[in-house]
Amino acid sequence: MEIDAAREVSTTCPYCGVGCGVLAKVATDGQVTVRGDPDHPANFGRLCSKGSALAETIGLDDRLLHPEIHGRRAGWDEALNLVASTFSQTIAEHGPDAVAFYVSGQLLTEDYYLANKLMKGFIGSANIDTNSRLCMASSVAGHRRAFGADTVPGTYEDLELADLIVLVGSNLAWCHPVLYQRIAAAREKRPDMKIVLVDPRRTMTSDIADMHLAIAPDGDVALFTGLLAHLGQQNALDRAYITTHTTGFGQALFAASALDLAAVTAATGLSEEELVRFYSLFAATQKTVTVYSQGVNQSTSGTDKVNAIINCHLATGRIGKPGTGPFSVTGQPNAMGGREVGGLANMLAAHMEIENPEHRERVRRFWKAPAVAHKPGLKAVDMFEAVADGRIKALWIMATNPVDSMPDADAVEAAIKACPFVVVSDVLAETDTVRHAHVSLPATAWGEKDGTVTNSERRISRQRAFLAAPGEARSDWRIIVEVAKRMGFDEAFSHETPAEVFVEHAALSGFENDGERDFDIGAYAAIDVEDYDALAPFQWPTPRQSTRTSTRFFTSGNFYTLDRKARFIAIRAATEVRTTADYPLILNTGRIRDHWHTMTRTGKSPRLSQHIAEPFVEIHPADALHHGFGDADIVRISSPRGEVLVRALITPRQRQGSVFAPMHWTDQFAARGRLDALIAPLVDPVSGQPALKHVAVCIEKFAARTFGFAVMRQKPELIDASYWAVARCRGGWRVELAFADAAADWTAFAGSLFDAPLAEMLAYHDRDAGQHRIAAFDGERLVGAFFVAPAPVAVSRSWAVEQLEATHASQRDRFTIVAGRAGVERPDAGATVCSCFNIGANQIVAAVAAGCTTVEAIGGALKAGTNCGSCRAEIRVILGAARFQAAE
Ligand SMILES: Nc1nc2c(c(=O)[nH]1)N[C@H]1C(S)=C(S)[C@@H](COP(=O)(O)OP(=O)(O)OC[C@H]3O[C@@H](n4cnc5c(=O)[nH]c(N)nc54)[C@H](O)[C@@H]3O)O[C@H]1N2
Ligand SMILES: Nc1nc2c(c(=O)[nH]1)N[C@H]1C(S)=C(S)[C@@H](COP(=O)(O)OP(=O)(O)OC[C@H]3O[C@@H](n4cnc5c(=O)[nH]c(N)nc54)[C@H](O)[C@@H]3O)O[C@H]1N2
Ligand code: SF4
Ligand SMILES: [Mo]
Repeated sequence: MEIDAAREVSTTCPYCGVGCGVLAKVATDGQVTVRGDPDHPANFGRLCSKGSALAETIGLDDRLLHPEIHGRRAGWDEALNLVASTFSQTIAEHGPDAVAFYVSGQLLTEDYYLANKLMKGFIGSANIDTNSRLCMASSVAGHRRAFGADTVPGTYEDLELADLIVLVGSNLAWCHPVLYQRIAAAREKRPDMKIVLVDPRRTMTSDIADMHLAIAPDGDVALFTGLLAHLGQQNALDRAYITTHTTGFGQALFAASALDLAAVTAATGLSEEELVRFYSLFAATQKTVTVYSQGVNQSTSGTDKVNAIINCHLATGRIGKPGTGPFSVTGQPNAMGGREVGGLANMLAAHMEIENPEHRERVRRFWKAPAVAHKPGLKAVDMFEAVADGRIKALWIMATNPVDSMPDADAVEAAIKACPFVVVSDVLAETDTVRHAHVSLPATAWGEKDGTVTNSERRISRQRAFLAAPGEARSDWRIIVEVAKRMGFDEAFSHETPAEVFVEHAALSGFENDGERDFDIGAYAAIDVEDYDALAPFQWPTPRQSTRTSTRFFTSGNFYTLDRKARFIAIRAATEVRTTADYPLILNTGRIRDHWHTMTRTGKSPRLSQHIAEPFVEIHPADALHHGFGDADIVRISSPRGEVLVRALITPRQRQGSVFAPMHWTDQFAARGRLDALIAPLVDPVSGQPALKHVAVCIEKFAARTFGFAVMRQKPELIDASYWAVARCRGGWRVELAFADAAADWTAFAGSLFDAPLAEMLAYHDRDAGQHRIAAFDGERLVGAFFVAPAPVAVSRSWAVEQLEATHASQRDRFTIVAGRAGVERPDAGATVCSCFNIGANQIVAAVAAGCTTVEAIGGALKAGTNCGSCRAEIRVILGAARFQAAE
């Protein structure tokens, strides 16, 4: 395809914290195409499956396009006046702590800066917290304990320079795919590079690992304190570094020595042999990077896990040097930007501290603020508790979906429903949160908004608009400015462009800084609109008169503590048993490759919705047997808080005693898939981050008497089934169903699903066998097809989906849809592996059987894995399984 470079806009991907550069183009017919930006230093042209499918997510069909008050359309003025007056009145009557903002790492820095400024400087409360509390809070707290500031020391290049990469609680292959690809490419060049994965599950990331440590849930503190003790015993320490640049080593080593190897074995579930192999490798490899993510952060011991890891790096001096360092990778596109502006309830702005009177005074002077909040505000879990018990009376939620993503989600939903005044700024008209808003404000989405984001390696990049704002949608920063003005803060919120906001943020970072604070982008404090528009990606720190060339921190110590030394933290491993006789399994939760959070964007893409089209739970075969169900059964997972219905996926990749389910399904996509309804609001005592990966549950088979599968052109409105899950597909929608009852008028049911009263209906019923097939046609086009069976329906999903776009000219053609052998003559492609080219697992297995022995050969034969490359790990697993079978 010819790309008209003149019309390509360079922007950044709105998904993960890798922060890839994207070139987007709108053709004259309005068609949008995207490709990786070859010049962007995060991805050098690569994109993963989600980035590659961005063009499929910009449709306007489910967008919120004008403000609404109590569900009726309203003008902007009316809506903004109502928000401002209700907030002002609530503050006047009940004080500033009676209001709160709950915001998001998916806001741009400019939006985030203003939201924080309004709450902390002008409303005078620190009740602004963010979904980063669920994501990065333990890393922030760990950094601050060890370094005196929330500093990520390293850069992506360190991953390529390392001789050993330890991945802890990170499914990089699916969650940071382009970083994973960079590591895979580096390893291809230097095959001696070693990779260790620490994760209770054998995830796709294990594909690249030389060693997979299937650790017991929350065994990480024991693993890394054990490592520190080992480094001490083996004299594998950097004594000079410890003396010159750190304090507290003695106490940390003493605390670490509380567990001997046998105790570490018990706490981690790993064998002594595995531990010694890992410990020896770590001890022997100077160039080591430890990458960690939610398996570390989302835990009641999250902050201790972070510091246990950092301790090992400090003890060996492996920080601030090329190819070394602890590396917390950020999840959301602007998780790092949110930290820069101080968006967490316990931070101030520009990495200043709310508890520090000097910092507060400095920020007050800079903002010319009446009152800067003088104490930390409520952290997310506490905030929603305060909403529930009436302390918070007005709440503004921006760019996050807490009814699905907060722990104890049913209680959070009840709190939001009971709150006297709820404002939601979102891009969609209907989400599980938006539906409870008194005022919904339409925000511009990716492709329509302008601003900056910061990725995991502190690189600030522009997001640029290439589409006009649809309907009456406005940028989040402008909405905040308009509300602030109406609350009487005109002067401090007089910004006319995002460039003005960015410049103010940059100026604050450099204000009275002198190297005392890590976050300094003072060099950008005086740029103009043209400079901002042309801004190339850059990595902080960039102080005003900077001569520094390294973007790595701590190259020669110089931490942000008072004595400029890093602090070891003395940590004792504690194990907590959460399972009980009634709830004997540990539920671990997380992500899948092709969906993003609550599916508000990836759920729009047919390509991305095909990889995994249903909520599921992964469980070890022995556990499934013990609990009495088989593969593809519908199961009920329950905890004392709630329950969900999902499909069982039985796999030995799962540790016995633990199960895994993805966080993505919501009431918009499934009958009962809101996983966070199961999760108790337990938090880390230091960071306040919820433990989203360690929940005691029980699982039982849901007694489904009938199963169904349907494809249809229109999304069904109401589905009267115990279990259903809808997913977008090419040409329409697909639905998986299960029913508690055996018999019904299936033709009438199909009619209600398709909602096409004038369609021609064809049906096949085998009542004895409980098999029914019903199809509806509008002339030559299939409106919908519905398949019913007493066991999980065996029809080929890809064949059925293809029928939506096929022409069924003759009556005979139309009959094949309901004929007994529908689709059988065509082999089922199997579960989608490559979403770019829609290649299924069975096709890859067939190509392997036909002689393909490498990922490249599969690519040659089927194209699978040759575009974004996100599925190469899965292809490798299929190849590995084939080799294993051949060897048997
Ligand atoms: N495809 C996709 N990519 C995403 C996202 C998405 O929604 N979809 N979201 C983005 C965001 S916001 C984030 S925060 C990141 C998250 O990225 P990751 O943290 O990599 O993803 P998760 O799947 O949440 O969890 C990672 C792993 O932690 C493991 N784990 C669970 N408990 C423990 C434990 O006790 N110890 C250890 N060592 N490991 C454990 C889980 O088995 C899981 O494989 O992904 C980002 N990228
Ligand atoms: N069980 C479990 N729960 C989890 C996690 C887990 O691992 N397990 N992970 C946690 C983590 S790490 C995270 S980051 C959270 C994520 O959880 P959420 O933040 O709730 O997830 P999203 O689905 O990304 O929600 C973003 C919302 O913002 C809207 N939106 C998108 N762009 C814009 C915009 O430009 N402006 C505005 N105003 N709105 C916009 C979208 O339509 C959507 O409603 O989930 C947390 N919850
Ligand atoms: S790795 Fe994928 S999701 Fe993450 S920023 Fe890059 S293209 Fe986007
Ligand atoms: Mo996250």
